[in-house]
Amino acid sequence: MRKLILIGKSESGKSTLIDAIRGGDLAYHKTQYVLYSDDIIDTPGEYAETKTLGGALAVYSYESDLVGLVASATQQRTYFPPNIVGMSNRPVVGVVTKIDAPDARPDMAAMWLEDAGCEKIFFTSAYTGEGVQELLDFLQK
Ligand SMILES: Nc1nc2c(ncn2[C@@H]2O[C@H](COP(=O)(O)OP(=O)(O)OP(=O)(O)O)[C@@H](O)[C@H]2O)c(=O)[nH]1
Ligand SMILES: [Mg+2]
Repeated sequence: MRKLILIGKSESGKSTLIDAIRGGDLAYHKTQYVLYSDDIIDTPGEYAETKTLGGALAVYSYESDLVGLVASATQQRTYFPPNIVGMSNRPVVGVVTKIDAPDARPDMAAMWLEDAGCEKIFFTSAYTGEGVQELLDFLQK
């Protein structure tokens, strides 16, 4: 399995999606530091939101095979600048989360990820499981 790093704002649903990918219970745990493991690297949203911490994400991306930029279908803004994927020397995919939410705008999240430069975008819900297997299959390719 390719090693994935998930990057996105706080509360965008990175850790819950990882729980869903691993097939475990969905439990809320605020990510307080980079959680390094053999399959997926989870990062705190603050690293994507804070200029001085953002460099660490670049360094940890070198430890991964694939970068996942995460935008939830309920968030109000994006922190990903246009064409930011050009900064990465790993392939980058987009992951839209929380597509089950009543006020979800997956189209808006996808537009931000496309603007960031992601060519492939997964639409997921950790709650319903939608899109999770597709992402897992992609990691196992
Ligand atoms: N409706 C809905 N809510 C979700 C989903 N995934 C996560 N959430 C909720 O969103 C909130 C934040 O989820 P986290 O997975 O902790 O978000 P995170 O991106 O890891 O946040 P940080 O650790 O702060 O960077 C929690 O209250 C979750 O229950 C989903 O698929 N659907
Ligand atoms: Mg987290």
